Amino acid sequence: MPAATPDDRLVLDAHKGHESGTLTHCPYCALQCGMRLRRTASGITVDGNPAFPVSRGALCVKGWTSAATLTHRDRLRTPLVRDAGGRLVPASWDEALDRAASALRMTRAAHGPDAAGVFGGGSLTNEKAYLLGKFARVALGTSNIDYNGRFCMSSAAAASIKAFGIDRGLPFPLADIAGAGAILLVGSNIAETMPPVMQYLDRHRQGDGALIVVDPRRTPTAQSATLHLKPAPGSDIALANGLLHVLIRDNLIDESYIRRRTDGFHRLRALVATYWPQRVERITGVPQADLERAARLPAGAAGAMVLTARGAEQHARGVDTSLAYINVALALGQVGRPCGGYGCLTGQGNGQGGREHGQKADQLPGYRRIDDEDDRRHVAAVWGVSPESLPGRGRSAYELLATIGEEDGVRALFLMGSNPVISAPNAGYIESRLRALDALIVCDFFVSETAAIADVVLPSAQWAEESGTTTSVEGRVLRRRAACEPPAGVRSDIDILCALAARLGKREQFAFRSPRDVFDELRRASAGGRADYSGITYEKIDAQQGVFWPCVSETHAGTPRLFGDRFPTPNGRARLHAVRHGAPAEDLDADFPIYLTTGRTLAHYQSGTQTRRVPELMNLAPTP
Ligand SMILES: Nc1nc2c(c(=O)[nH]1)N[C@H]1C(S)=C(S)[C@@H](COP(=O)(O)OP(=O)(O)OC[C@H]3O[C@@H](n4cnc5c(=O)[nH]c(N)nc54)[C@H](O)[C@@H]3O)O[C@H]1N2
Ligand SMILES: Nc1nc2c(c(=O)[nH]1)N[C@H]1C(S)=C(S)[C@@H](COP(=O)(O)OP(=O)(O)OC[C@H]3O[C@@H](n4cnc5c(=O)[nH]c(N)nc54)[C@H](O)[C@@H]3O)O[C@H]1N2
Ligand code: SF4
Ligand SMILES: [Mo]
Repeated sequence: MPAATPDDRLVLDAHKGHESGTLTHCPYCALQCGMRLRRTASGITVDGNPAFPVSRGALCVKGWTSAATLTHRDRLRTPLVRDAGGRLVPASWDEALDRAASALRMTRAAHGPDAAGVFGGGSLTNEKAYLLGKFARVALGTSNIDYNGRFCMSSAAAASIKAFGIDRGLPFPLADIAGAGAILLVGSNIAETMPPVMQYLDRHRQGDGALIVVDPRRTPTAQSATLHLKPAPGSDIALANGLLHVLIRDNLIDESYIRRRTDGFHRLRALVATYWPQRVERITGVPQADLERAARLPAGAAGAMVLTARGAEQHARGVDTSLAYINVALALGQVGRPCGGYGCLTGQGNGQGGREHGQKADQLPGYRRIDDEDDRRHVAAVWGVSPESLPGRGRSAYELLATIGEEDGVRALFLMGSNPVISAPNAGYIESRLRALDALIVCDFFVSETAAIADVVLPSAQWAEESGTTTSVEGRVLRRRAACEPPAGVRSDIDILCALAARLGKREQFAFRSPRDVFDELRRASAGGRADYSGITYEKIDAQQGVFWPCVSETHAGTPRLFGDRFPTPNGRARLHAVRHGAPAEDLDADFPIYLTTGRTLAHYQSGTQTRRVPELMNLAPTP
């Protein structure tokens, strides 16, 4: 299959020759900054794309230097298989694919379909994430597929579904930030994790907007804030409940909105009555006067926004923490208003789309549920299989990996787009589980720490070498376009999945000629689901600079803002949740005397497989 067809390239100013280039998006984070790639004698050059309305030409240092990974000398250019002596050695594609397919087939024959597992990631395009889910259910028949987003923003996704009935990280366009009167930014260091967003925060401040940052560390983001609250790590629930206590006490909530649009306020009010400021100060360390000031800033504002990121979400009680902040946005009457509301700042390049189209253990494409009869029927019909043949719900990421080697655990794992030897919680233990597999098959561009312990490594094409779609932090579906061919010996992930499925006897269900073919099937599979992509076409994405889902027909423009007049819950109302503060799951003791918290560095991305190979980035930050 060719990695890119001519219509996947958008050539600008063709008559000027030197001006021509390919418009695409960054390989790294969920901001998906717009880029223009040009081929030169020395390789690909990267420019920001000023016409892309979100990043408006800006890129961070990772984006500027991203082309370095394409031609890097460590780049895998041939499959590798483990030989009898235990070494990874080069192999032909046929040999490597045969090895992978036979390992998966033998595991299934000996131990049942659930013994073959699949692990994906939020960096995969929608097309790949969708196909990976179909591969698990149709080619392998396993219930055990999950992905690295569980280690990322999953708790906020679960909280959004509980409160609003749907999970789209930002239910409004990012540009709303500039128009908000006040922003409560919780556990996010956006100045380093999505630097081009700072232009919106700068405009917000120029318009007299107030920025309240909640972070135990004095980060560059916190330094730019109107008010910085520094709670002890893990004390956010008490802080959010304390804010709500002051809002209610001082009559700063929107009672009419609460009555018309929410359920659960009475229980919540009774609970937060016990979070008086002195008590909150004792738990969080945030001075009472700061808490009261923080409550007054959004209360006076026309639009008030509450945004959370990993500092709030990555806790044993991350769902409750997200719910506590959602309560604040709802009580202020802001959810569904322009320039206000609640949002979760998703992290990975396709962290949003990657959680919608079936690479989760409990999910089918379009954010459908695998345990819902109607959902199963719909997707089975699109796939041309019987609903009964679809497996049920499998194990979620950590459980899937941690039970490897147990009686009913996974014994052969196919992994695409993650590096869990570095990034999984309890990583040392997870590495020992991966080593206990009968077979580990990894698709990557480089020999990541996880690929290094695999039995078969398949070299994949990179972002600039293939086309497809991603769904950004704001729920906007975008196109990645190929600017060059992959190196000889490298194949696209879609090609790899189709070749393996054919070897597993499912050639017919995996007869895709291009990413566009896959996307068209994804559209049909998602039609009528929560994340409905049925009306999104590649042409519409080009014409509109992206399309916000849901987009339910070809004549529908998409949905930049959700929740305007109702919530997609059974009664149309949002739900408030009374959540209490509790002690951390593991507290300090003599053996573990210090807190370690999350915190990324500007120059590096995730487990570092890509950015730790870029010389400029290594110069900026040589060690973690
Ligand atoms: N440079 C860079 N950018 C990235 C990435 C990268 O690896 N590098 N990865 C992308 C991905 S996948 C993600 S998920 C995002 C993450 O983006 P962010 O969530 O912005 O990044 P983090 O640095 O993980 O965490 C944010 C902040 O949470 C604070 N924090 C720690 N504990 C607590 C707590 O208990 N309460 C509160 N309120 N705050 C706390 C930390 O001090 C830290 O400053 O970044 C994306 N962008
Ligand atoms: N200690 C610690 N652990 C963490 C975090 C933390 O802050 N600290 N953050 C957590 C968070 S928020 C996240 S999102 C996870 C991320 O953790 P990981 O899942 O490990 O994320 P990456 O490092 O991006 O790994 C992706 C791997 O797949 C490869 N890859 C990228 N794109 C593709 C593709 O399109 N196809 C194929 N075949 N391969 C691809 C990359 O080269 C890389 O080796 O880590 C989590 N774990
Ligand atoms: S902010 Fe994110 S999307 Fe933009 S250039 Fe940097 S890594 Fe790429
Ligand atoms: Mo993440």
